[in-house]
Formats: sequence, C-alpha cells, structure tokens
Amino acid sequence: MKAAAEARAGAPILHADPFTREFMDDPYPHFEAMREAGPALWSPQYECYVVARHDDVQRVLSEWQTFSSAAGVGLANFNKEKPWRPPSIVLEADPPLHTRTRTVLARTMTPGIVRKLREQFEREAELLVDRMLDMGEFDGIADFAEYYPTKVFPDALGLPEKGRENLLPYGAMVFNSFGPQNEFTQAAMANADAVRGWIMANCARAELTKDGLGAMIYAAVDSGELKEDEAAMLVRSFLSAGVDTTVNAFGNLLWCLATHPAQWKKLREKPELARNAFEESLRYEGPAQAFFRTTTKDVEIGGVKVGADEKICAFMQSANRDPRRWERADEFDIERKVVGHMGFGTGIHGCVGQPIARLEGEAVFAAFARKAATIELAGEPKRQYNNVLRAFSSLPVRATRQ
Ligand code: Z7Z
Repeated sequence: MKAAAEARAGAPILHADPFTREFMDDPYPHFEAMREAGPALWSPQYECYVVARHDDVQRVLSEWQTFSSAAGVGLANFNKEKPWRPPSIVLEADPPLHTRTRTVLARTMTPGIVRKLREQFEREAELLVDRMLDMGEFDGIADFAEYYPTKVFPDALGLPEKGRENLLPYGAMVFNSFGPQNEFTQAAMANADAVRGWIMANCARAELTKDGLGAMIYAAVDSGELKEDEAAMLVRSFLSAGVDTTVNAFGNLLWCLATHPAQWKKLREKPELARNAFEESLRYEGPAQAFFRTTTKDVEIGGVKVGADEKICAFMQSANRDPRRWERADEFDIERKVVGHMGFGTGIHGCVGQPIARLEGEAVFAAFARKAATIELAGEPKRQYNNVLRAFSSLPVRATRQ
C-alpha cells in the first residue's frame, strides 16, 4: 500500500468526483481544471489515473499494447473483479481476438451496405420530422431522439419488433456500469434480469430476419470465422453500443441547435451541412464522456510514472474541449473542421458503427433543416444522469414549418 502510494505521488490529485450530479450538471469547468492540473491525475477516491488533455487521451486510446481493454473499459478491473456480464468480445478485448471480431462487424457496415440503408433511413427521417412539426411542441428526447434510433437501427439489424422497449434500459445498464457502483448504476440495474434475458434471447440466429446485419454476423459462423456463441455476443454488441449513443447524440444536437440560433440559421440555409453539424455536436457535446483502459506495464504519462495493472480514465469529452487542440474550443460551430474529435473514440477501438451513426444523424438533421423554420426551447431541459453518457431525460422544444 505504501509503495503504491509513493508510486502515485508524482501525480496531482483529482478531488472532484466525475460520477456525481453536480459534476454532470456542468462538467466543463471541472475538465478545464483537470487539464490545467497536469497530464495525468490520480483519483484517491476511485484509485485510478485520469487523463483529460487531447494528446494524452489520444495516446491512451491509441497505444492498445500498453493501455489494454481486456480488463474492461470501465472502472472495474476484470483482473480483480468479476464483470457484471460476460465481457464484450470486441470492446473488452485486445488483438488478436479483437481483430477477428471487429473484422466481422466492420463487414456489416461497408459503404455499399450503408448506401443500401440510406433510402429507408431517409424515409423514416422525413416521417419523424413531419410528425414533430405537426406536434409543434414536443419532447426532444421521448418523442424525437428515442424514437428513431430504436426504430431504424433494430430494423436494419433484423431484430423482432416485440420487446424493443428493453433496448434503452439495457443501454442504461451497460453505460452506467462503466462507472462506479453508485446510485446511477444501482437504479439502472433494478430490472436487470428481465432486460438481460430479452437481450440475450433476441441475439439468437432464429430470432433475426434473414436479410439484416444480424444475419451477416451469423454468416461468419457458416464460413468458420466465428463460433455460434460468438455471433450472439456480437449481436449483443450492436444492441449495447448502437442505441443509447445515437439517442443521446440526437438529443444533444437538437439542444445545440435550439440554443444556438445563428448555427440553426446556417443549417437551414445549407442543409448539406447536416453531416458536419452532427460531427461538431459530437465534439462540442458528445454523448460518450470517458472510458478506461488498464496498463499492461510500467509507463510514463507526461512525467508521471504509472505502474502495471492500473486503471486510467480517458476523458474524451475533455479532449474535445481542450484549447491546446481546438481554436474557440467552447464554441459550437457547424462549419468547423472537426476531424480529430474523440466523440467516436480513436485507435483500434474507434467506433465501428460510425458510418451508420453518421447516416442517422445526417438523414434526420438534413430533414429538419429542409422542413423547419424555427426551433427553440419550450421549457427547461432536464438532465439524465448516467456515469459515462451525457444525456437529457427531457428536452421541451417548439418548432415551426418553413
Ligand atoms: O461491445 C459492446 O458491448 C459495446 C458496448 C458499448 C461496445 C461499445 C460500447 C461503447 C459505445 C463504448 C459508445 C463507448 C461509447
């Protein structure tokens, strides 16, 4: 214990608790203080290191040999603690396992496949936006953000319609569990067995349509690349990673547009900016706040010596606002050159579903830009507290037609 304390003595102490309402209500001053304090901080409360500057976040997410994912990408160290579910064989894995599973996933999201999905995604986007404009006032979360990603993505996957209401509660379990076992994790786990049961049952080959992305995963069993139980685990990865992330990306971008009238005006004038607006919202107000890695050996981060088997929390959303990397880091600008943001992560674990996420974002917000004249808040937004997702639980919006 004493040796460990001394080994960590070189790092400034992180006093703030990132997994509290107070922090989540306004994380940005905390992020700034973390970046200013040094390249790597030590949290005595959680016994982990923290990096918050763009370059260090990028490094931790890129050097997978040193910063491993196999012991989990949450606070829990799977070398010491039993995971709450069987680990993901793509997210919570290193090469060579990760290489094999990611290859199969990536094959289901090639440009050719995304092109085929586009027509259906755009049709649903038009219907969604028309419905919102007919309502005039709507909840940007329940009516808008939650609707579309729980419709088009499971449709593309080939998932049964019945029981899809389990998807969002499952996402809440997955993402809260990357943080500590606090009140948010406990609340998300309230109905865990039923939700988990539905998810696993619906990852089976027999439940999926023959022509969806899920069936493509099972085709890799037939070609000998995967075992049957591995295919089910990869379908589970789709359901874990592909819903809450886009839901909250939609909610966050809608909030950005409702509260930045000059940017909304620009988007209305040029709906073709929708793709970059979505991207900028992932930088400015991205849903994925932070992920952990585990050191495989002694390593130095900006002069701080970190031992082996230590947890490091990489704050992607802080990297996205680091003035060392971005001009006008705290300004939302839909015409910004936004390459290099950490909203999709980076490195070998960088979001494999990003072509589909971008397709969804572009389809919906281009439709909004073409059809709506005004968009503004109609009430006070309420935050959804989640250990690693930046999210609203409610977002009252008023919008009028062109
Ligand atoms: O494979 C998985 O279960 C999985 C779960 C969550 C993969 C990825 C994610 C994830 C999504 C992690 C967005 C961080 C941000």
